[in-house]
Amino acid sequence: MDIPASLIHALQQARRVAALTGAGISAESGVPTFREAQTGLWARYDPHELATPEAFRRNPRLVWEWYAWRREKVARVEPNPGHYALVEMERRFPEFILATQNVDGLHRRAGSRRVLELHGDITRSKCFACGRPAEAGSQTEEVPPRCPACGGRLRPDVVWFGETLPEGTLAAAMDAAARCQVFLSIGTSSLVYPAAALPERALEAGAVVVEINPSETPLTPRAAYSLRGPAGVVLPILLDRLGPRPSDQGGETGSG
Ligand code: BJW
Ligand code: ZN
Repeated sequence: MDIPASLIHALQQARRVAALTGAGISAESGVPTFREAQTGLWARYDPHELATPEAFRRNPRLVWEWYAWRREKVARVEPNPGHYALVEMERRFPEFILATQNVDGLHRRAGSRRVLELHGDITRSKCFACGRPAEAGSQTEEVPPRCPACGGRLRPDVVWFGETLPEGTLAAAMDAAARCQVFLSIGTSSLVYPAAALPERALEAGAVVVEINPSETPLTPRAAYSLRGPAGVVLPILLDRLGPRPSDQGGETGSG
């Protein structure tokens, strides 16, 4: 894979790097994406029937069971080299923030520590009525189970269409986008807002925006670099081309 020397140089000089990931980074782990024509979830299931508060009100059991099925799938897969390359980037760059639209928890399972989960976490549940997080073991037999505090129905702790993103999490991601020198947009169709506004914010602030995706997206014409390929292949190559971490060369006294 051909990676421009100017991009390698920009990354070698960078202290503040931000990354945004989408479903594409988990595709190589076996988690389906959403919008791909043949294999995406929305090719087989209607998002309006499954990923909105209205859908849950209409048919809570259907929505709960669909998420239970996806939760089981996610529990059986493992992080891939793309996830691990981002763990290494967190160690390498003094300020590295990873914002993800994914709800599969694979970044945390790979070992990334500073992860902003913009769309929630499919393994957690919360009450549809009062919003309290559901504690493990507190669930009733009913489907969906009931909230022990108020009797409302439990729902997956993810962000559906028309719902707001966790406020502090989105603000932290916007802040990182505005401050970074290099912004990596990885495996996302760049269609869903406000997440898709993050690279736009980075562009306004003058960052070098890099897209890593086998296909074009609305971001492509504005990205300084488009690396066409699967994240699990491209990210490890990119990392390799950067060479050893500055602190591994003995030139700096890294404080951990
Ligand atoms: C690979 C690869 C490999 C394949 N390597 N790459 C402004 C303009 C227009 C609309 C709006 C707007 N602002 C808000 C909206 C409405 C809406 C929205 O954006 N709609 C658009 C779709 C038109 N946004 C919202 O509703 C958001 N809320 C909001 O704005 O609240 C404010 C508000 C509230 C109330 C009133 C008014 C305002 C919430 C959005 C929540 C999205 N939720 C979902 C479901 C989460 C739970 C679940 O998992 O079920 O999040 S939808 C789904 O899309 C999921 C994803 O996180 C999200 C993004 O998808 P992603 O990750 O990009 O996946 P794909 O499949 O689209 O793309 C995969 C990519 O990977 C492709 O490009 C492939 O090529 C690539 N790829 N293999 C690298 N190996
Ligand atoms: Zn409740």
